Amino acid sequence: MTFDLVIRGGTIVTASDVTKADLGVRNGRIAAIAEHISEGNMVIDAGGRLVLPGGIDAHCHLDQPQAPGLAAKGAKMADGFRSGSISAAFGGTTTIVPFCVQHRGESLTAAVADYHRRAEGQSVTDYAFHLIVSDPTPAVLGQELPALIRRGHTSLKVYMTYDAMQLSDRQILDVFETARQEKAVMLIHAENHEIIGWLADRLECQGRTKPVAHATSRPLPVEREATHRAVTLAEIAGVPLVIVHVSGGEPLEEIRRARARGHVVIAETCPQYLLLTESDLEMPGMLGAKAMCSPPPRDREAQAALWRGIEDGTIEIFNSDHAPYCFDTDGKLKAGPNPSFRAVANGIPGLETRLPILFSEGVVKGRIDLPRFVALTATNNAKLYGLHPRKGTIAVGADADLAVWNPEKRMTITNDILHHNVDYTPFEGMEVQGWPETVVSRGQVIVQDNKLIGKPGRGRFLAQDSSSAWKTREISAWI
Ligand code: DUC
Ligand code: ZN
Ligand code: ZN
Repeated sequence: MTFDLVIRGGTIVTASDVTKADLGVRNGRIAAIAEHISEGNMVIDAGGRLVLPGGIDAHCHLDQPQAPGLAAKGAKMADGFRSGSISAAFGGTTTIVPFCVQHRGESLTAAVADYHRRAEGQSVTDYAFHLIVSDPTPAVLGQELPALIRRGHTSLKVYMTYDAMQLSDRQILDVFETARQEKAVMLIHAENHEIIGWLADRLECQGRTKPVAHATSRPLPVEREATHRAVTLAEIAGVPLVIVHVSGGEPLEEIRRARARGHVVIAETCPQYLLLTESDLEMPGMLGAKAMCSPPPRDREAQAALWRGIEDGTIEIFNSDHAPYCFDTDGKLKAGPNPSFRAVANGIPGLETRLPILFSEGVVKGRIDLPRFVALTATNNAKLYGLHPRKGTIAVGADADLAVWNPEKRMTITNDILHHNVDYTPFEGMEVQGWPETVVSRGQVIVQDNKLIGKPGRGRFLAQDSSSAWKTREISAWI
């Protein structure tokens, strides 16, 4: 029987192996991996190319209704599911997992229904949702969450900072307890809210309102303390915990200590923490706002500590934290041309540049090998968020989500080559080596030679299975 698509002559990379083989696709799935496959209705010549599982970006923000405190008042996200998924696809990513946010006073079930409407008919890639719990009422904890988790939303996020979303330690324990009962995996944004508020007030009183004060108000100990508290809460409640966007060595040490105690803690980092530093927030005028994210970028020492964490396996997932605010008046500077750092929307774009940056800085520079690149950008996310083995690997039966990757191609990142709706990239001018040429989702070519082939709306919602974090070992609670 002939195949719908054959990818011939490439080097197939998975999280464990690098093999020269042909790949046959039938009905959207990988149907054969063999030395030679001759019959195909469509054939892609992958000679001299790598064939990678399509990337999974499991930390991105798209069309997120504004929560006061996360964004400047009125700042709007520039990317929804359409432009966000298109940008992801051009960068070799075939699955996205953005956040559905519950605002205080709102039902989580209603927020999920609303977010499905925002995604409907828009995405060119497949997608799932993490759920942000901002108002853990008895109804949310007792009825809504268990029902939503059973419908495939098996990853939940809580915040320790941001006025509109921050939960107390007690509320976090409440959410963790439901997660334990229903076997959901928890993600946490770990920064100490009280310290940030205290430092920010003092900086404003001193007239220090430029973007760099954002970094001064959120120094590394703010993240270290919150990380320690977050893993402690998770230990008490007996849940695995994902610490998102780890920015330096001190929080990483907290994570190592918790893992050494036998606890399941998963660390994520993002391109901005490997490439940017606080000095990027010191650019003239308000330009530093382009590098404003939370936690903020740190220094060279923090970058080196993160690379050590990637190399020794402490950091297991690599995502963009794409938060698409334009620099112009609808975005970061919505509060006016010269606003205080506190009124600037936090976050930077990165869906499209995530894979090229890690490939270039990690694989090409010899810091990580090809299987580890695939593990960090696809396979570990798929396992952690209940999408494996459908997604995140190249195996018979898996969805044919693939990036045919040119490992030699040199590119200079400039905003005009990217496909997001954001008016800047913080990586402007950066030289990278390695770029996707053909991107395939469920057997359909969605990007080829820098052209969009897939139709927005073809992407499907993915119900998540339970996380691998629950399967690794029995996790005990204190109660
Ligand atoms: N930090 C967050 O916590 N979320 C979105 C963007 C950011 O910088
Ligand atoms: Zn965050
Ligand atoms: Zn985020």
